[in-house]
Amino acid sequence: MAGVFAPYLQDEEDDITLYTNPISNVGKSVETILNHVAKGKFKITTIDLFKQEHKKEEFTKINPMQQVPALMFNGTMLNESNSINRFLADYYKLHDLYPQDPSARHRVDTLMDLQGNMV
Ligand SMILES: N[C@@H](CCC(=O)N[C@@H](CS)C(=O)NCC(=O)O)C(=O)O
Repeated sequence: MAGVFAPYLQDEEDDITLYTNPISNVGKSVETILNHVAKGKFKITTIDLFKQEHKKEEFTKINPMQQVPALMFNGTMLNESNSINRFLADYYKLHDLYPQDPSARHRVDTLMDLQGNMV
């Protein structure tokens, strides 16, 4: 599986903040990808779900869906963990992880969608 998680920094200047919480499995999936492509180059802001911080106006401005994870990526807000992970795989050219070939990509998308429907 060499290369699947090969670190690949697209741009040293990428400005990345992940809004998440340690109890969030879907947040952890985004953090895992970020750790491989941008280790040490991104910030984590913990949103306290038990204190309802995700419902507050400040966070709602970041993610109107009022959920974690959310990713602020070079000024653009991304939400939905699977969509974020697909974006990161494309942006950092993780083609071993997220293939470009339509049939191979469909297999990966199917597994991601199935997993998403089970959470
Ligand atoms: N489909 C979303 C699910 C996100 C989600 O359910 N996040 C939970 C934490 S794991 C959350 O923020 N819950 C707070 C709420 O919905 O009020 C994704 O994959 O990002």
